[in-house]
Amino acid sequence: MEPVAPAPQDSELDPAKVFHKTICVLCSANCGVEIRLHGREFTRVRGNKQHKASKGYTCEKALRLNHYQNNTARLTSPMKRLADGSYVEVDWDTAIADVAAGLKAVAGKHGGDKIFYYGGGGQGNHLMGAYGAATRRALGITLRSNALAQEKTGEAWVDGRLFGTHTHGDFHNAEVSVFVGKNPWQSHGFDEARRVLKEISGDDGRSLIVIDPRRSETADLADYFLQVQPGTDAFCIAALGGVLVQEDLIDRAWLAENTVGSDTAVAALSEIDVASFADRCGVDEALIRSTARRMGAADSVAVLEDLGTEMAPNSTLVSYLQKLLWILLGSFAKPGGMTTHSSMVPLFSYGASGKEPTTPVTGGAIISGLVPCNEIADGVLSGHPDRIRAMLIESANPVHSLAGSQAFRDAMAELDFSVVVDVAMTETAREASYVLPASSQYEKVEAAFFNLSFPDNVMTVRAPILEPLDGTLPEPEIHARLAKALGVVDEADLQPLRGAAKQGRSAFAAALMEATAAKPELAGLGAIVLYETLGQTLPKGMEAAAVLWFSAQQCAMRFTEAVRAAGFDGEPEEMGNALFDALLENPDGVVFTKHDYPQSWDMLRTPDQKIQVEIPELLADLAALADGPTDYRTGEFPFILAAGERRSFTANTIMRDPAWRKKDPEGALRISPSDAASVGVEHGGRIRITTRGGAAVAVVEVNDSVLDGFVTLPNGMGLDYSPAGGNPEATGVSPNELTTTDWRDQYAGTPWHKHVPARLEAV
Ligand SMILES: Nc1nc2c(c(=O)[nH]1)N[C@H]1C(S)=C(S)[C@@H](COP(=O)(O)OP(=O)(O)OC[C@H]3O[C@@H](n4cnc5c(=O)[nH]c(N)nc54)[C@H](O)[C@@H]3O)O[C@H]1N2
Ligand SMILES: Nc1nc2c(c(=O)[nH]1)N[C@H]1C(S)=C(S)[C@@H](COP(=O)(O)OP(=O)(O)OC[C@H]3O[C@@H](n4cnc5c(=O)[nH]c(N)nc54)[C@H](O)[C@@H]3O)O[C@H]1N2
Ligand code: SF4
Ligand SMILES: [Mo]
Repeated sequence: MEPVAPAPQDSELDPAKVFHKTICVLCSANCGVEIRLHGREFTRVRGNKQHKASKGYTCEKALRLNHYQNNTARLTSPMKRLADGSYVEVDWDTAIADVAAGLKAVAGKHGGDKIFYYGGGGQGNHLMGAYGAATRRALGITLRSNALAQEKTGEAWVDGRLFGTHTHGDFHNAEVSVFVGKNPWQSHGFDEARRVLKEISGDDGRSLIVIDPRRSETADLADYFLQVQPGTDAFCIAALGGVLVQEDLIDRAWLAENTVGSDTAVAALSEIDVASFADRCGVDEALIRSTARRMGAADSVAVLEDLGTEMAPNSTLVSYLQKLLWILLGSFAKPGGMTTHSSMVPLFSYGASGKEPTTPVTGGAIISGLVPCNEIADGVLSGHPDRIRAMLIESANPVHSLAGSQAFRDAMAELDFSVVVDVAMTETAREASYVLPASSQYEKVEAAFFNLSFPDNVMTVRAPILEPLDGTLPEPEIHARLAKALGVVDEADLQPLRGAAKQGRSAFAAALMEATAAKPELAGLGAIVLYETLGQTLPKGMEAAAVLWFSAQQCAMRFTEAVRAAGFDGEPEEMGNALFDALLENPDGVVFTKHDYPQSWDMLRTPDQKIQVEIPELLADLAALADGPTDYRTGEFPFILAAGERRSFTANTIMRDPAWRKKDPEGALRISPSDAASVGVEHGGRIRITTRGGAAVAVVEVNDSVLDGFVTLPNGMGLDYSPAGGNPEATGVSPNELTTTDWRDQYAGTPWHKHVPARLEAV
């Protein structure tokens, strides 16, 4: 029995002492937090111990969330750009009418497929993505993208071929955890990352392997630290695979039973010259051998790659090679290994053929429905008759976050019309025809779809803890108003559904079925229809969660057994309704699926539900690797710059107020002591960084964690901010003023931001 709650003390009734449950929106871990308010200020933030996934864990960043909620960059009125480039405030009715007219004019003249949709959610806000999808259908928009297409699409392409779905590691239980170009101490990527890393590090029976050219905070805890030369991971991981195969540490019986085509991969790795590859990546051969043997001896191995390799040479090949390691060891569908997982709303879609559609103008592969980010500006600037003519951008700052900031600015200037939906007047907003101010993530109902956990998967829907800031609207309301102004939803369609919603969920489901059968366009507008009908029966402030009713239904249909195991009974429709209600009622999050490990096989979407190990294109690349380059430095650019490192006070571009940073206020360039000496700079001094893309001056941090010849700059810096009104000023280096769109992976088009050849000079 639950203990009876003690009667509230007087102090707990004081509104200033109440803690409101929500989540942290600064990274994909989305830790549960509790926030105390004084007026609209966050006066205290602490971890929510009851949260189903994070259990009270946070990092230092969450404690400073007030800088996100309350800052002088918040927009409080729609802004319209005038001919001279300045902006005037306009009222919402005018703004919605103008935006609908502007987009409709482009659709009418050039076709809706010449309007591009970018963004649709950040680290904590994904509901708008569903509403944005409705607006896309209303306008006939076909091309879209978001940040995933500048980091994860190469891996998604590989996952699609191997598994037909996404895979994730069970680091909480893994005997051996491997991080490739990933620094979870700073960047997280799984629940309670620092606690788990310390636990692994303190346990003699478990091992931590880190592959990184910088001795990162994670590498500091590692049992095996492979300090590769930047951009040479393919050699390092191929060498690890070579040892596994050549010393026969792989699980051949398991491979025979569970995979197709592993022979070709095994044959390729048996040819690897381990000594030569070790030499080429700069890691001692003995260390590579002992690392591979440790992996080979383990009951479970889990691997996580991230930007360090996804944004560097051979990125898609590295995704494949790291997956080969744990496939060859049979570390799948068991505790501590790799697994598939359920999802409330999948972040990716997977093509198992590898034959992706391509972009009309620039020809890159559209993986998971996303245009390669590096091609967006190039396409607009191509002059091609089929180029994009308008953009709708929400919850993203591509001028700042995509390769080649100037190219994206130029592209936006080329457009006939552009709209940015954001909480702040960002670098991207400053280039738009129209800027629409959104309510913040603490002023509306929201949810994130980073639900990757296995065997138990958790989803958190959060209620607003504040009223919308005056002048702002939540995105669902913006999209609903746009749909009306575009004339795509009709009161006559909505009325019967509203009536049915009042009678209950099953009456609503039946009425919705009938309505969409009679008028199929309504299905495409799903989110908006749900918001306008079912949403109106939900508690005040929760209306926009209506779209999750559909997601809960889909989830119950797709993962019926696992949703039932999580405690939801009945037929799938009933289970979906119960799940939806649970999501609305539980600020601590809901375990929506419970699996057992072998069920990981059931979620594979491959023939015979076997892992399809052979990817001929990438095996050809592996064969050619021995003759491939390891170094892109030149006489003109003798250093490699990693442009965009995660540090204790970086959070993409979510935090604009530089005062939020307690350390590293300007975002220093990290450089090794001997490089600092040869360039002639001192700790705290200034250094000019020049690349093919541009030049910038940074403050210097002499730091022995980086290899000689390798320097790093943080991400998310260089944002305009004006502390007390007046002129905006930028702090630190905006990394994409130094990058170019052409420096990218051949399969996925993802940028090589971690590998930018650079020249350094003392200032
Ligand atoms: N604090 C903080 N956390 C964040 C974010 C944030 O902005 N700040 N952003 C979130 C987002 S959107 C993402 S995608 C993740 C990213 O998370 P990570 O990928 O972990 O972050 P990075 O620091 O960009 O890169 C990871 C590591 O790659 C290494 N690296 C650089 N070049 C190479 C190379 O050639 N080979 C190898 N093996 N490693 C290399 C770097 O030294 C660094 O330690 O972080 C998320 N979490
Ligand atoms: N050189 C270099 N570039 C990089 C990286 C790198 O390592 N190096 N990292 C890349 C990675 S991995 C990522 S994920 C991207 C991230 O870059 P983006 O995808 O552009 O996303 P964010 O920086 O998270 O910006 C989110 C935007 O959402 C706004 N926002 C916040 N809350 C709300 C809201 O409730 N509603 C709306 N409408 N807007 C809101 C913020 O003000 C901000 O403008 O950056 C990438 N860029
Ligand atoms: S930044 Fe990430 S890890 Fe830190 S508290 Fe927020 S969600 Fe959790
Ligand atoms: Mo990211």
